[in-house]
Amino acid sequence: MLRIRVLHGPNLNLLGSREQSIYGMLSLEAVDSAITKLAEELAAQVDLSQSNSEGELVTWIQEARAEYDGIIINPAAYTHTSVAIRDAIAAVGLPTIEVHLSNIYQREEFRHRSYISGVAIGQISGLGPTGYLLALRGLHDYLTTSKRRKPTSAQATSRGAAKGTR
Ligand code: CA2
Repeated sequence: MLRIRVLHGPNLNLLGSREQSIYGMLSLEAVDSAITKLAEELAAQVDLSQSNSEGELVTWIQEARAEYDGIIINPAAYTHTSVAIRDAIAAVGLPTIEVHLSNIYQREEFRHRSYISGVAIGQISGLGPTGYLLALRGLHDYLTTSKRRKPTSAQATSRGAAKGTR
C-alpha cells in the first residue's frame, strides 16, 4: 500500500472561516476528509497534518523518509521564504507535489516565487481543494506506473541477499 504524507502550512487551519473569496468555503477538516476518501478509493494510506511552525514542517518532512513513499505539501507562506523546507524536501528525496489553493501567479509579485517548485516533481496552483485530489492521483500514478517507488525494507533485504549470492 502506498503511504503518502500530506502537510499543510501556516494559517491553513483557518480555511473556510475567513478570506473565502480567495481560499474557498471548505474547512481544512473537509479538505482532509475529501483527500482521505480518495486515498481509500486508491487503496493508499494518507497521514495529514497542519502546522504554523516552519521547524515542525521540516521535522515532519525529515521523518517522512522512513515511513512514506511521497509527500503532498501546501507550504502556504513558507513557499515564498523557506530555504529550510526546500532543503528538507531535497534531503529526503521523496517525490513531492506542491499544492496551492489559489493561483499564486495571479496574485502579488512576492507570491510568484516558490522555493519549493525546484525540488518538487510538480506543482498545482489555483484549483482550490481539487488541487490536493489531483496531486494525490498524480503522485499515486507516479509511484505505481514505474519503478519509482522505493523498495520496502523486506524487498531491500531480499535484494541485498540476492546480490550477495551472485
Ligand atoms: O494558495 C495557497 O494555497 C497558498 O499556499 C495559501 C497561503 C499563501 O501565503 C500562499 O501564497 C498561497 C496562505 C494560507 C492562509 O490561509 C488562510 C485561509 C483562510 C483565512 C486566512 C488564511
